[in-house]
Amino acid sequence: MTATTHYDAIVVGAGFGGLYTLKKLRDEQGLKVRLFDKAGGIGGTWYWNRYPGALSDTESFVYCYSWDKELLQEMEITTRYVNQPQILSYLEKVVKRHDLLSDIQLNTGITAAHFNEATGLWEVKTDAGEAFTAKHLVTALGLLSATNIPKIKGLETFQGEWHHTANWPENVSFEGKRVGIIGTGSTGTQVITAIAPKVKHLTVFQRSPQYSVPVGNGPVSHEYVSEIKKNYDQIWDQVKASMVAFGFAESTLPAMSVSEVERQAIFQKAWENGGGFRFMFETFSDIAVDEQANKAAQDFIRSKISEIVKDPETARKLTPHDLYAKRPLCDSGYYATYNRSNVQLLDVKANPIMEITPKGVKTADGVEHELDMLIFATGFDAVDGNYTKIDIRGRQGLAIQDHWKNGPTSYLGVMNVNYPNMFMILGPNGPFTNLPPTIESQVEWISELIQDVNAKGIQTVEPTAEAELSWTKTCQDIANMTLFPKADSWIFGANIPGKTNTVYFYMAGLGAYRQQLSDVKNHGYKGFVLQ
Ligand code: FAD
Ligand code: NA7
Repeated sequence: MTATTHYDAIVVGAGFGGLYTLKKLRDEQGLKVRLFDKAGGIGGTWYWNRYPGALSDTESFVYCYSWDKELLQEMEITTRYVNQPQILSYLEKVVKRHDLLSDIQLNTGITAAHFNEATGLWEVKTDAGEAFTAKHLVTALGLLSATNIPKIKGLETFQGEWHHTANWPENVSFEGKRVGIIGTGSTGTQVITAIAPKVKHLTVFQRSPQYSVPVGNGPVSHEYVSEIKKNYDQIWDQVKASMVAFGFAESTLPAMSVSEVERQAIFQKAWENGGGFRFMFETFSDIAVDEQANKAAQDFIRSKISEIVKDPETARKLTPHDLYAKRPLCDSGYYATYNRSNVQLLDVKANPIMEITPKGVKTADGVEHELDMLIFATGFDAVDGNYTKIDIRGRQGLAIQDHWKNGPTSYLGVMNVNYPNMFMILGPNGPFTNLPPTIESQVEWISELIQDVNAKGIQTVEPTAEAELSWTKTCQDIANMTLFPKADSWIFGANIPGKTNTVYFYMAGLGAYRQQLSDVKNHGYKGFVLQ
């Protein structure tokens, strides 16, 4: 049994959220802080997701922190979007500049966190058997981090190599290989497009066809970069007051308020410009809330699929007919990839996967698709997935799994009743946006709260049950005003068999969310008990 070390704050997760929290609490408040991550390096999402084609679909200039103004000016922006190696190297630079590594413990998973009511401290255990205590526990566990590997009979018998995209090893080679991929979400479309030219044969096991628009990536000019750097203050002001926080102004124009010709022209311009969020939110104001507007967007994308894909049967399988109401996708030539002679599309809704065999994947029609490699681009147990893997217990030993038995909840996306001094970054029912600015908003608000609490000698802070209930209801009401709950996706927990299908996000946007945070603070932390 090793001795227990005490910290003022323990932070879990070395992604955008955890790193900034460490910086704030340690450097601005002088707290003794330790950050843990089970990964072998910093970066969170961008450490784990090294699959070919991994790219942020938020534009480079807003997929970064806004708080390090010097770094914003120094940042090398060469392409419109940043890929995985670029984001990882950016975060490594942040860690180096701010000397964060000395307080980060990698290769260390947190297995348990129990709140001790007698001492008012969190007791934290690691997978190496170490024990720590801390007054404050900040969990930045990631909302797209716990991998989803579907339970398909026979996986253990497969004699080829298989990988989940979010646990991607170094140096995977594709040359001469017959590769299969399950999953055609944001990740699947990126991988498919990137590896198709490299593999001998690619079999895509598609359950749901996707609406996707071009990403529009490419090199950016010196003028573009200098314009951004000159205007960064205004850019961040706009982002933080906007809805989706992607660095553009959301449209205020309803789709049916213009003529058919104008509507097509606006869609066409957005298609040429690129960007999934831009296509959904910059074109018209009501694609995500009005069925007629949504159908206009669907029709436009459907017409593009039939123009691009040469084989009519493949085009038919690739064409979605449901609502355009999942996280909007964008790609670097996804549909055109199916014109390649080495790429085969299988519709596994019509012809389901029955089992994985030593040689490949067998579908219901009895065909065994022989493979050297199988890729799972099957997404994540999103939002609460990493929380429920840890033995988190609050007052009276209440397990988080029990607190969330009807689906995960929170007050403001950051705290739960009965879990005093435990703060979540991107917890359930936080904003659905470009995430770095939301992460920053939460980290800054939480740090100020911790500072206030410590300055006033307060022992514990936690929300009331009423505040948590009311926030949950607010999130449900807002989500129900949109079309998103009508589409099956991870945004509502619909991607995992048996997972509670409920509301996981505050869908009123970052500007409104920041307003809520400041109102709560300005009213003496309304909805919280500080004692
Ligand atoms: P993460 O970066 O997920 O970090 C969480 C960390 O917690 C991980 O390193 C994990 O190892 C660690 N952890 C979890 N549990 C434990 C434990 N028990 N013990 C120890 N450590 C633990 N967002 C956008 O806004 N725009 C995009 O374009 C975009 N693209 C994405 C593309 C992909 C492929 C993926 C997967 C996500 C994307 N995201 C995007 C979302 C992305 O996750 C966020 O933008 C952001 O990186 C989240 O940062 P984070 O610090 O909250 O969490
Ligand atoms: P997603 O968007 O959840 O996509 C997962 C894909 O995997 C999707 O096409 C699923 O089909 C498919 N899937 C999942 N389980 C199965 C099984 N059992 N059989 C066949 N197909 C399956 O995850 P991503 O990683 O692409 O993206 C998640 C977010 O991360 C993304 O929005 C970005 O923000 C980054 P389905 O659609 O459920 O029918």
